[in-house]
Amino acid sequence: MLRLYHRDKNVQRHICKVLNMAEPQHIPLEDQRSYSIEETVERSRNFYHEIKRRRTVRDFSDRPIPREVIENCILAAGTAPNGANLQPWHFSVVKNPDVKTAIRKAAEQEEEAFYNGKAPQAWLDALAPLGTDSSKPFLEIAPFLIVIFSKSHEQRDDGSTVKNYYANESTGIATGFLIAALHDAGLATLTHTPSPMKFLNKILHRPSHERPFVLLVVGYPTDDAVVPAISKKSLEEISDFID
Ligand code: IYR
Repeated sequence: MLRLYHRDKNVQRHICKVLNMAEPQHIPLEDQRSYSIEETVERSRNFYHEIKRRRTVRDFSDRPIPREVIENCILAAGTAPNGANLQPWHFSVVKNPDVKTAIRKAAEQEEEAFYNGKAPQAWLDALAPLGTDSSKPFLEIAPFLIVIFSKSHEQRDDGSTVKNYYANESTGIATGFLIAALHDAGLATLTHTPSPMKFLNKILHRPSHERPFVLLVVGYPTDDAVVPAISKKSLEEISDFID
């Protein structure tokens, strides 16, 4: 069988030539850290205890955040593993109050339809412990909204398109990185998904082939913020080990 990637540089060069492929360039892996067993265990435990502090917040203050914090967190998100390294995402960052107002109006319109008829009763029952409703004041209060778009393909200026692979999975992973990075910086987030979200393309001037993936509300919680009293599944419930 013909291997597409080969350790032997000459064989690799030959394969690429025959298949008319770009030659992959490899460099030594230098940035990977290595810890002692004890440190590895401790770090994994510490990370779990840190990330489990993250709570989805709906009571946001208007306390400002330096733009660089958002930029660094988006750069962190952009390092996420993704299909063929095509990086099929776009992050639209909204600070402008008028744009936030437009987003709030459109989102609340969708949510009103959702809560007053569109959503099946079972869905409303599942949401009941969260205490959510169609009112979304945080969309105007929080200092930043980040709308993450997933790109099924790239659109070239000449009108031709190039397909992206695993666009939604990749964007989901990048969103996870972004949320973790924002949490690490001491910020609170809310993953908001008014459905449908197509209005975001119009307001944010994004092309129609970009799919709004999630609207992330970013800021500091108010001093008296409350969160629902909910718990997470146990390790046994979410995993099994095949030894
Ligand atoms: N988009 C609505 C409903 C909602 C849906 C799910 I799934 C949630 O986890 C939370 C809310 C809203 O934002 O209120």
